[in-house]
Amino acid sequence: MSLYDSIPNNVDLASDEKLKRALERWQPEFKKWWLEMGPEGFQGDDVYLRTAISVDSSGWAHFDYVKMPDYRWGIFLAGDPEDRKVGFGDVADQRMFEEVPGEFRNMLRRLIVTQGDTEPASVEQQRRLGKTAPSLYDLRNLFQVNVEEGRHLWAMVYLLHKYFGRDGREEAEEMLARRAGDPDKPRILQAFNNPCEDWLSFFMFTMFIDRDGKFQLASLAESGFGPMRRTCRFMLTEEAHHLFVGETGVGRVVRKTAQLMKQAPNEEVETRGGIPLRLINKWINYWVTYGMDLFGGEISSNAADAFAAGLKGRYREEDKYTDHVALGETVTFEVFEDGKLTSKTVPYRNALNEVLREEYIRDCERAVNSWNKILADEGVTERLAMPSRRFHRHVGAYAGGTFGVDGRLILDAAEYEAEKKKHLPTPEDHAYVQSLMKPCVKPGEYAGWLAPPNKGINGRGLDFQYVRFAHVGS
Ligand code: BYC
Repeated sequence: MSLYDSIPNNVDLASDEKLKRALERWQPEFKKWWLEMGPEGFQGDDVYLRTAISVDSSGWAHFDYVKMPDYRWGIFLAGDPEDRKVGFGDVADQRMFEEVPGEFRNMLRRLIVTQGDTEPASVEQQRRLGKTAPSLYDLRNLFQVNVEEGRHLWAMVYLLHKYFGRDGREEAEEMLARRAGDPDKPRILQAFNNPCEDWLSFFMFTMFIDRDGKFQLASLAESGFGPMRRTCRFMLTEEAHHLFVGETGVGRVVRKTAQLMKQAPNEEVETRGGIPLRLINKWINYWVTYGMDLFGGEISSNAADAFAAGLKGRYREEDKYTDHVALGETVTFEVFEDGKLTSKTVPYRNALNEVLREEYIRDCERAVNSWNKILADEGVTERLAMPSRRFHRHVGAYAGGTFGVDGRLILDAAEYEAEKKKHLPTPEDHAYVQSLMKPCVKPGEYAGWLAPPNKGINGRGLDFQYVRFAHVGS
């Protein structure tokens, strides 16, 4: 473990002079990008952050005040037994590969680049949220998520630099050149070009978009390419906090709304400065459907090839499945073709994106149920609901279909427009939610549209000074 090197790492960077020099050349570019595209207006402040200092399950995280540009972005890979075998695909039971197999080079690079591109993208999408933070606790969590996404970029850039030579270095440069939402040089996946300009969106993003990260990283953590497997394993430990921020964040908004509904049952929640359940559900519909898109097409030869090559497995491949070859079976599902739904049967491996999306949807449903439990506990009878997987899709078998939130095909154009207006955020909805976004950054204070969390970070209180401002309005 080399914690105090210019690039903290547990990959013995010191013994690979060439790689070290290449990464040291990329490092100032990364810092430049961070200052330009990272959290706007808070780079000089002290933030109570967790920094990865080892990969041991006990005590890998160190908490202290850090100025974000001084955060020690490092390269950490989880450990693995030396004699591991590939766990699935056509290469199942062969020795795990520690170098990139020539025939899979492009496929592997594409997976790493796609994964890596999301990390800086999310930082760019969230860069202005600090200015309207609903509390110091939330502000600190935003920055924690941001610096760790930066570290996840480092994780992928390490793989590119170490295993892909010149084209890997070029891809790493590109990663800092694309920009979320820029029409000329957009980020690769659509959800990472969407604006995320209010805190309800931030909680939805960390709930639903980071959750795609959980399932994708878990599938890549099964990889037969050892370095990929080990780096994703460690990324998942950090990712857990991001998911916590999202799920509890939405839960706190739901709780506050329920309390406002109870206090004045005959009044609209808006008159008391809250976010009505109707709007919360619209935000869920918007973000979770973009999350579903992130799993790719229902029928995908890319997914089949990555599985066959032993590069990307299923969620919890090793402990959940017994047949790791997965040949012979078929899957039947409905697709939208020629203006109608028809049933299609494909080899199981070609349906692996859908298999993973299924896991994701189940996890999202669990979270929605937990928010409904908050409503029940607060004595409110209304409930939140997940949209159909056909609604508002831009990728895959339902893209372009005019499906309602309940999945039925709507053939009348005006009826479809009304359905979207009813179930997705409108400009007026955005304006209302934006009107609530006022900074609330005195220790222990929380904005009026969300409940305080149950507890603070690392045993600190709810009124802890999670961010120390260098000067007012910094
Ligand atoms: N938007 O065969 P198909 C995270 C493209 S999130 C735009 O259907 P495939 C994080 C696809 O690239 C996790 N394009 O799907 C979260 C392909 O294009 P090319 C990110 C899309 O390839 C929050 C074409 O459509 N990690 O970590 O099997 C904060 C046909 O593709 C989209 C990964 O995604 C889309 N939504 O699966 C921070 C893991 N979907 O190549 C971080 C790595 C598909 O023909 N990536 N396309 O030009 C993958 O495993 C796969 O690339 C995908 C797509 C699952 C994304």
